[in-house]
Amino acid sequence: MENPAVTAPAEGFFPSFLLVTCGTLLAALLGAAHRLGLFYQLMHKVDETSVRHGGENVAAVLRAHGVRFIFTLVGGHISPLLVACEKLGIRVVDTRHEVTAVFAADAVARLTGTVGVAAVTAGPGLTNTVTAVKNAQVAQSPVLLLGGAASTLLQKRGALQAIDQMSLFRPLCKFCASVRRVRDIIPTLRAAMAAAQSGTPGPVFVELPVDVLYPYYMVQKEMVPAKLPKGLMGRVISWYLKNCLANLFVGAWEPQPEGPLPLDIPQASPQQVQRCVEILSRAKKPLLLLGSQALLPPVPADKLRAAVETLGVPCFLGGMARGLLGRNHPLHIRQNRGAALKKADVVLLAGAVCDFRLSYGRILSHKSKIIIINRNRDDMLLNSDIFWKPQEAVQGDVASFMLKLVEGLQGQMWAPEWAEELREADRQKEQTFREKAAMPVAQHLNPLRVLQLVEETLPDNSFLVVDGGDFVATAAYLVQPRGPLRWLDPGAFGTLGVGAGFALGAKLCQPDAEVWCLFGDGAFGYSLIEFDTFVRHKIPVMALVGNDAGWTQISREQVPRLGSNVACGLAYTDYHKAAMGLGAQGLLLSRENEDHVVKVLRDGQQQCRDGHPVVINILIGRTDFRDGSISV
Ligand SMILES: Cc1ncc(C[n+]2csc(CCOP(=O)(O)OP(=O)(O)O)c2C)c(N)n1
Ligand SMILES: [Mg+2]
Repeated sequence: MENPAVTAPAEGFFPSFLLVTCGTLLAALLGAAHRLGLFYQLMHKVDETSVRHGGENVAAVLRAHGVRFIFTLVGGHISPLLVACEKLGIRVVDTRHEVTAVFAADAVARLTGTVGVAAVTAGPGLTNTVTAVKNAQVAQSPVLLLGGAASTLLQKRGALQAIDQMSLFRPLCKFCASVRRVRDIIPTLRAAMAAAQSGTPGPVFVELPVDVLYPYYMVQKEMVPAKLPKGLMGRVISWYLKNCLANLFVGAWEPQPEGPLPLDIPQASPQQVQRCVEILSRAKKPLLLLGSQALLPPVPADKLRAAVETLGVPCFLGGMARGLLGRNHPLHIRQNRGAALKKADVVLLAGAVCDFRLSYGRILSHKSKIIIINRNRDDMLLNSDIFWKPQEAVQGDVASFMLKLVEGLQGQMWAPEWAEELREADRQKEQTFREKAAMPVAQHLNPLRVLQLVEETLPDNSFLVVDGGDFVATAAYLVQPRGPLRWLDPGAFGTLGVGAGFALGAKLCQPDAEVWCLFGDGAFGYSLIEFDTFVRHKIPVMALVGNDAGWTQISREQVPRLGSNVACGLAYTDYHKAAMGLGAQGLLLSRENEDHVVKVLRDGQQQCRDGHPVVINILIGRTDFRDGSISV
């Protein structure tokens, strides 16, 4: 007798097994077809006759985002996009080192409030940018780095200069993408541009393999070899390669929106602003510390400046906020920050971060009420509850918050004695600087005296770029930027070598302004070759090299602590002559022309106005001005 209990499951099992197997197979086939782009190819066209190339799509997006300059060091991988940029009127500026290209893009980003763009070739071209990309990340600068790459099919197959570039840049960039089809260039770049400027700004990386940048007929020649293996295998390979080619180019030239996507910028809530208004309205000795983030768009610098003036709270300016109030503004306190912070009852950290610059928060008094505002939550709370505690921590755009705060305070004023007390301390400190500047030094020129004269000579339309150790740190005390966004330093990464790139970006953005670069002689070594770039591109900037024949900021500590000057010594090299060899103008300042410092500076200015890049080699001696300041 048949046992239904045994036969029934067997009858039901096979059909459902078959169903599941067929379903899985179908799903796998559909998935594979999707991956191979077969469905997309049903609906869209490959234009095999077109001579257009993906570089044109790159350039179109850049132009639609208002990009005016692209910095590069050329390589075959990226030639199409450079040529396309040139055709669309985007100025292509080629430097002598990829790191300079990215530093220049960083400067453009900071000065224009948009994205700075650099393009470099695959492999070593990209690895050469790493320091500048990291610097931009630490400085929260929106830079778009475009990198060439081996063709999509040859990646991981031993192609020239092919490395895993994505893994290299993922930790450095807030957005990384590798474009795999020509039609993806435009949306990927739009997303990258938006990511760079949204939230906490920072660098983004888009990898563009050669086959998405070159025209169809050239890629076809490389991708589908004339001779293929015979037989079934040959036919399969041939079909696969032809399909890859079709998928690369299908829909490539269909019109797509190229312009900017909306940005996502965090804003303080009205309740948070109100709580800060209440804290501040009860303050007797409020103090404002403005950091780089305060200068980010969307609020223009002039509007922020007006808000800070209306607020009427004495303030210290750091990073990109330096110069916000111009020269000698009564609210701008420059010296004795630690002492001022100890006395203040309310401290507003607007874009200032409790990292090493504020002694990790230890510089703040436990008695002060601290309000901190920052776009980035981690930065905002850095070292909090260890060395300091915020009364109010507000995640949002700094300048927008400042505007609302000032509105909420409705013209409240503070007793003038507090600001006057701080100004008096400033005057006393600056008197000691003057005394030190008048002291003789054992040999060459007193750097303080030179920098005082720089301060007196510097024109109102100038931009200052600083790159070096002690010489430029001294300048930070003595030389005042003339307006907002007119002081460019590397930021918290403390990178030597930013000078030429920053100067290049600054002068291109502001061709009518004078760009004065203050260099240590050590730091200048990184930038010297870029005087070739300045000459070729007719970019007249002026370098002032504080030449003390050494890496003094390091040797100043290394010698007394460790008893050796090893690796810290340089020579009084003729940097002015080296620059002349590159086609720039060179001037020398030494004891010989001690009484003519201002005249030499003015000669340099004149030569710049005549269109020449200039290097003034300034031989300087030792002072004790920076004794006690540490560099680790
Ligand atoms: C890329 C890089 N390398 C090394 C350092 C370490 N460092 C900081 S200051 C300094 C000395 C700078 O010498 P120079 O530019 O001549 O300025 P000086 O202190 O002599 O005025 C060095 C080597 C650094 N900050 N960045
Ligand atoms: Mg030096």
